[in-house]
Amino acid sequence: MALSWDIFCRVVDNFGDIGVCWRLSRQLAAEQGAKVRLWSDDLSSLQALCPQVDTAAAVQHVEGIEICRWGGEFPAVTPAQVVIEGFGCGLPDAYIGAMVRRSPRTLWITLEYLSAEPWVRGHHGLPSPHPQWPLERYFFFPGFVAGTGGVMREAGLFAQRAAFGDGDKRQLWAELGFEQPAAEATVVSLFAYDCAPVTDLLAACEHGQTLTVVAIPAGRIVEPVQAWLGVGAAGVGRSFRRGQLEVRLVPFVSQPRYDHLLWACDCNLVRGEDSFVRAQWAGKAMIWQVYPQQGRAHWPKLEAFLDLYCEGLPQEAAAAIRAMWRVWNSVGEAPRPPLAEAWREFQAQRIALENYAPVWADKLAEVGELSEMLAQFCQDKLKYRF
Ligand code: TRH
Repeated sequence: MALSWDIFCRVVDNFGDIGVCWRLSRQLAAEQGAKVRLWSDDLSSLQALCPQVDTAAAVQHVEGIEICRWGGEFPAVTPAQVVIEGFGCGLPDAYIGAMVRRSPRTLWITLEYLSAEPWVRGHHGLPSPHPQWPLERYFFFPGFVAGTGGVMREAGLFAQRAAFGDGDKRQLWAELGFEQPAAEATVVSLFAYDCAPVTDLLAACEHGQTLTVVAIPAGRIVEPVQAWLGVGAAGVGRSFRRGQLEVRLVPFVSQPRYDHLLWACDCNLVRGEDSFVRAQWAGKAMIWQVYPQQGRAHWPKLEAFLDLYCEGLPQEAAAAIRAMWRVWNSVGEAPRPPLAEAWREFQAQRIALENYAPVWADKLAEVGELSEMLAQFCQDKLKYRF
């Protein structure tokens, strides 16, 4: 039985919260036959991921999803059968009141952040009784291993990835404003927080043995890159050559198009949560920048994922990926190996890393798909209420 869902999302910063909630909305609607209403407090961020979104509309329908602006006085609505509270964003008091009055009562799911840390499995699916109201509430933890909620993957994604050929790549690059890179170039996409040692990486590429094309989507890191290149406020569509480096300033594209960019590259530098998962599905070499948190709380998250990921890698490739990811995330006390050295070692292991990436993607797919497991979880909890 298809369920009705309300998904609440507050944008703290960046695109991850809305990126995950929008993808989840699309997945539930498209693949679980669900009736989805997405409440977002930042339609501009959503529009960046989905250009059809009208930032001025209080209510609109896109891809079969009802998108409602969340802000100001909350309207009187009948709650859905399931409510997703994205990343502890809280729910409006008026909505909670309506949930309590609803019969049967709405099931409340707290969707948590993705982490590879071992404790996640023990917490996934646990009840989290509301201290004040008689509402059933559960934690739902995405994850990389059996016993967690998995990650999202569209049906047919691997087939689409496999069918993405040379013509598609050419079309993508043309749409981004560029020629397709030469076959011998190493093509890299670079999506990172501005605390990453981006210009060190560019300098390493500049002095590399072969040509590296680095595509940088519009965002905060573009400014320091422009300063490093000494090109003022050069905009999207421009490219710059320095030694063996070619920088391409590409537009920020829709979520599905971003997948294509990842598929068109040899190595993807990604960050946060959703782009990190998409890079895994892309089946290419990748470098992850974990979302930086106070007190270095993000370091264990990086190490936990590396432990899982490196299990299936030959020793030398595992050492190279660990070193590169740690340098990229400034993990460990100084002095660290210089980035150029870590990048060189990482490049030397490219074949092993490229061979392993699709193996990992297949293994991850076996864990199960998040929206499907979430829908099943909720069906089970609601079974005896009708
Ligand atoms: O934007 P992020 O840094 O989001 C982060 C993380 O989710 C983090 O865990 C959270 O605490 C913080 O936000 C608040 O990175 P993330 O998760 O990769 O989200 C980026 C989204 O943007 C993702 O859905 C992919 C999408 N994207 C595009 O659609 N087009 C693009 O061109 C690019 C570069 C990204």
